[in-house]
Amino acid sequence: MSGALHGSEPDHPSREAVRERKVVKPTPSELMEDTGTGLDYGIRPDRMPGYITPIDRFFLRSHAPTPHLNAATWSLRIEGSGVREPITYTYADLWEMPLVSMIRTIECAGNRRTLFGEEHGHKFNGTQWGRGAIGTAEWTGVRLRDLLEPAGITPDACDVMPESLDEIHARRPMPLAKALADDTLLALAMNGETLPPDHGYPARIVVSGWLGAASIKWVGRIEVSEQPLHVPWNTEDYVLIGPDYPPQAPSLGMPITALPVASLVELPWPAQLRPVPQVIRGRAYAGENRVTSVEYRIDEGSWQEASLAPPEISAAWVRWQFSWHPEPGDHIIRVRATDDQGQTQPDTVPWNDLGYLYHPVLSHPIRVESMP
Ligand SMILES: Nc1nc2c(c(=O)[nH]1)N[C@H]1C(S)=C(S)[C@@H](COP(=O)(O)O)O[C@H]1N2
Ligand SMILES: [Mo]
Repeated sequence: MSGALHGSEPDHPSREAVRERKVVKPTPSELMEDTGTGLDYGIRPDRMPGYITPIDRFFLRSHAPTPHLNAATWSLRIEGSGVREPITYTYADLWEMPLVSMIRTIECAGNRRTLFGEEHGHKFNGTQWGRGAIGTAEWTGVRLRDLLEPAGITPDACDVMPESLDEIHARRPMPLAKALADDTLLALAMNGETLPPDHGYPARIVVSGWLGAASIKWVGRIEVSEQPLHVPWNTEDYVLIGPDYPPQAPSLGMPITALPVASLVELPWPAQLRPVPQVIRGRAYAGENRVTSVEYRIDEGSWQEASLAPPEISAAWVRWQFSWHPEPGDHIIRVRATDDQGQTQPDTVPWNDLGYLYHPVLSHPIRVESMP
């Protein structure tokens, strides 16, 4: 870690600008898709440079406006029935601790919800995501384990629940084993910069491979509990509810944890291409798993292997590409990713009432002009 990172404050725009907008960073339409809430912006799939997603276009998903927290007075409290000695860390304390950096993808469970709706002729409630509620960053911070262990985790502790300092006090529990994993982090920095206000400054949780909602931003308190914890985000929201998902009381369905394998073509939907040789690129992501192969199919042709570009790591997306010389006319590109657990994107997924985890093989519509 460079010393320059330590303690530097993110830039804040003028007070007037903050009052008008609910988020801090600019969200120009050249880089981001506005879902209309004023809080939630997806990355444009055709504006993905490099492997790491730059902060200027990393998707934003916030249930309430970005809070303006002061790191100098901020603290993090670890408490609950599952610890012997509650403990409080200041921002300065965290920077004195062993720091780790890891590349991890965060994806919202509602990514592709509008495509799910199109399949069923239905408009789901919730953020109207296209394909852009996903991004990959290098997160730097302290392992959650290193913060919890000094508080003395009791033998009966089972759940760990970060809680935020924004208006909604967002909370989402995870099992103790996930909280203690090597790659569960309290992040202080993103892509080598102090965590930006919208992404959780001064500190956010990163729960590798899980639904984005578990990666609580603006965290101020972590409860460790000897009782299983039930809150709205694991009983009624971020839960698969529908005929294929029996309720797990008190949850109305099946709480979402690790995300399934899915893929993305880095083209607009629908796409307009020229009839010239070109490279089609994209990404595939498999939650906690590692993407091991990506196949593609043009129209009714056979499935073929796309080539993967390193890095190919678990809990982060993998880039893929193939060459294509399209004929003029209308085409469909289908992409099917497989992970190291042998899971492949299905042709269809069962319905769930809130439109989460839509991850089937998609039929990407392409129109190719007749003139080069
Ligand atoms: N405090 C807080 N944390 C939060 C949220 C929120 O609204 N408030 N949204 C969650 C959801 S649903 C997602 S998908 C991710 C999005 O992270 P990002 O905005 O940094 O991309 O943050 C999660 N953490
Ligand atoms: Mo989300």
